[in-house]
Amino acid sequence: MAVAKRPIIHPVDKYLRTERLPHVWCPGCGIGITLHAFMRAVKELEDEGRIDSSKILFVSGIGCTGRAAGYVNFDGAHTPHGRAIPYAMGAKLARPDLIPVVFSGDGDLVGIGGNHFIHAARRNMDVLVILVNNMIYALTGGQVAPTTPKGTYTTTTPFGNPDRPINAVKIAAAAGANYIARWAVTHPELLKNSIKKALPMEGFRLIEVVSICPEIFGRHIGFRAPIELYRRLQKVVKIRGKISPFEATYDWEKEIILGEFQVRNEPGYTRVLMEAFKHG
Ligand SMILES: Cc1ncc(C[n+]2csc(CCOP(=O)(O)OP(=O)(O)O)c2C)c(N)n1
Repeated sequence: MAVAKRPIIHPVDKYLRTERLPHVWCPGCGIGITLHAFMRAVKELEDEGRIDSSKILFVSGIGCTGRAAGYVNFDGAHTPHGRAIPYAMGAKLARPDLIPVVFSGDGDLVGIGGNHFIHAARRNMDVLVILVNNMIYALTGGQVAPTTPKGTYTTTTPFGNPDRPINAVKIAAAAGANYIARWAVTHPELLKNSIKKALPMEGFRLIEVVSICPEIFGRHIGFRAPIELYRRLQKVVKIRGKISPFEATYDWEKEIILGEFQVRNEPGYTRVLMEAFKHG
């Protein structure tokens, strides 16, 4: 007897524009793990009645990571390079009921968009920033990024990167963000839990996700298979509880500290402005 075929439906399919699949990301890329963690967090929050996903505004800049905005089934925008944060800020100020999420790469957010990152954190702007840090400009073929480890070969640093990498966690802390965490694609469950905690909060929330780009970063440093880069990342990351964000080392050769470094409940920028208008 013929058995009727039922379409396979993944639990987070409703958050994806499945008609756009397959995606452009390379085998072994960490963006999918990160995006999946985000969608699982949204699903759990929605199932618990703690969030209305129709209010999510999903904003990306340019890059491999930036392509995520085109695959998710939320309202959103794929903005010019480096401008995802100001776009999200503008939308939130115009529509305070929205829940802005910026999902973008390290080059986009702390390279070309670095100034927006600092000032949005300084204002404690109501946005969750998921910074997918693959340590390279991947989409454009492997140029040095502000997060690239010192000494690394890239197409623009053929003799090794002379620069010290940026530590986004410390910058967000110095600027005054409400929530700051760093995870890695080696720990998707902890990442999901962190997103679940930070998404309903107000103010500026940074979740940096140390990711892997086997096709470009991995090849640059001599790894032939994605799993080799994944294992290398597994070796260097260490989870530390209850430490200051200023102790959250980011060093590819020694250790990359993961954890939740700051949880505060300062009023977000939208609330501060509303209060000011009330008395103005
Ligand atoms: C104004 C501008 N400058 C440069 C570029 C070229 N460009 C596209 S993506 C990119 C780097 C993206 O790197 P990252 O944000 O780390 O994302 P990834 O591709 O690694 O996910 C650059 C320089 C551009 N599109 N626009």
